[in-house]
Amino acid sequence: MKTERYVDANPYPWPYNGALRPDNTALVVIDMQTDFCGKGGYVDVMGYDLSLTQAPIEPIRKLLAVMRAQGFHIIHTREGHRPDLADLPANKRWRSRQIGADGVGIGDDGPCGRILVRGEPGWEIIPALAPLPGEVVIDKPGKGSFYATDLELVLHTRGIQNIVLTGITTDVCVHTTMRDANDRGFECLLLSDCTAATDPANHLAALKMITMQGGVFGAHAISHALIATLEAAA
Ligand code: C5J
Repeated sequence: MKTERYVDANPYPWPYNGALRPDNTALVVIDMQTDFCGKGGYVDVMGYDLSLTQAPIEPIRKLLAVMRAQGFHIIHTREGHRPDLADLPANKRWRSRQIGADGVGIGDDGPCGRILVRGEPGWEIIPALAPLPGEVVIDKPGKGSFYATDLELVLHTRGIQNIVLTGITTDVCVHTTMRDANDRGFECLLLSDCTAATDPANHLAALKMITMQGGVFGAHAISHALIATLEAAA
């Protein structure tokens, strides 16, 4: 007999079919890079409040410990461009230079090296959430984690059906990834305390959007709800 397990989530107990297991579920940690939550990174250079994008670090760290111990798939993503910027659209670069100090944008020199360029210090995942050997790291040039990456192939190859989304930012890379995953048939849960936006109102709006139409992209919950379900089963 198969045991069903659900997380207390909004707008429905997640996952829809109760099939929550380490073999079919991945924790995806999106873009927890210095450029998005560290001093001197891209978000800092743009002048946003760093405490907002730093808030999910500790909840993600705790969740990683629980899910690693139970053998769940762990996947990290990094947003970044080739050093020759051949994969950086001109409009993305132009727009990034419209905000922040001295017209500095993606591809330009900042306090943590060239902004959002692969191999630079600012592009690295922060040490507190560093991937362990064997964990998949997806390098993506865009906001969504599926575009121009092999994420979908990795998920299908491993038989993953459920995706738990964490990371930054809720309204941009996390939401784009959730929407794209949902369209591909994955069952998605976004954790509200393990995500953050550069604008708190955008974070709340992104959560609300998920709850429409019976859970239009999936569901959201706080990480304690997921941890409670996992620990009850352990
Ligand atoms: C952004 C992201 N906001 N990781 N990237 O440019 O959300």
